[in-house]
Amino acid sequence: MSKFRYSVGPWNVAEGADVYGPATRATIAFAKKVETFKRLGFDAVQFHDDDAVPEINGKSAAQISAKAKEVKKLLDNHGMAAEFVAPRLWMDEHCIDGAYTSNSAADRKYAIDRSLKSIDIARELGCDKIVLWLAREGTSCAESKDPVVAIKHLVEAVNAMLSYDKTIKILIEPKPNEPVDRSYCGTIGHVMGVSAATVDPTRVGGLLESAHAILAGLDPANEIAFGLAMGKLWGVHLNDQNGLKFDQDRSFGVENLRQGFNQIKVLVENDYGKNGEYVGLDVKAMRTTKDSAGYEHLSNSLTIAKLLEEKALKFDYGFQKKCVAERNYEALEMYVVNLLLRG
Ligand code: 3MF
Ligand code: MG
Repeated sequence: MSKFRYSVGPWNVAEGADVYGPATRATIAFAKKVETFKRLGFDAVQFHDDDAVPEINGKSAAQISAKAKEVKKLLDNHGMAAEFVAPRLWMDEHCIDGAYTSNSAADRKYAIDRSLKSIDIARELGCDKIVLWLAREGTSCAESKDPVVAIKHLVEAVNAMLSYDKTIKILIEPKPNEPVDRSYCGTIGHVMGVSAATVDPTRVGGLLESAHAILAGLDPANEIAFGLAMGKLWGVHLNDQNGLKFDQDRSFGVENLRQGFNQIKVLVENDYGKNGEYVGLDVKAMRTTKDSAGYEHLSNSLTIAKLLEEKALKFDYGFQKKCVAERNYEALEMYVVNLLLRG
């Protein structure tokens, strides 16, 4: 029995299109996804704003609220919660050159207004978390933005959200690159810096995604640990990544089992989830996957996470202490490999 509650987004069951080729699987309706998530053992759904309320730009506040209420009912019917809402700014025509950090004041205003709508949607869905994946906040042409001014604009945007709703929590999901070459907020340390600069640092924390940490050349378990040490790790996106390539969103643990183990271990050791946090999976099916196996990356990731949790609970801290006292890290490392391979 896992001590964690798990969450997933509708985008994690996708059609398999990539930048070089079209979809390979059929589209599945949102309601069907929610039903299947529940059956697989998930407790909550993660949302982009337009997963909950499609075509937000053309809708009035009343229309947004009515649509969000419908979605809340659907969640309730399946016994599922909403974990967070994330404004999907990177898809909009106003945010071609960034959202909060765009050079255009009108586009920055659009980004903030839309983020406030995401807060309205989150409230209707019964959740108090907004996730900011800062997809286009950075540059591909280094000289095109003043980075100091842009980073200050980012802080101002977060402040606008904090002032709009006095109890909303903002979780920044750092990523060093992709789609932009150079992002302004690449690691959990950057997130803590932004948090400290806002009007209410107690309401600005982080969501750490394994693949994003790996793309930054960092160890995801250590990034998780950093957020935990600051008391500001309010979400995770567990997945995996085969080195410094495009963002792969592989199933959790399939590329680097020991690294996966250490992420679960640090979460278990620090009683992650005690304040209602979920363990989110941000995994993508391989493009080659057939329709019939369109959820297997999710069930596999859940199984792997739970097996690694069992391993973490078996970890022999007495032996670890002895190895540390003797500075025998070869023995400690072999112990971990044996734990993973032999049980
Ligand atoms: C991109 C991501 C995103 C975010 C999601 C929530 C599509 O690398 O990880 O997944 O997690 O948009 O903000
Ligand atoms: Mg993610």
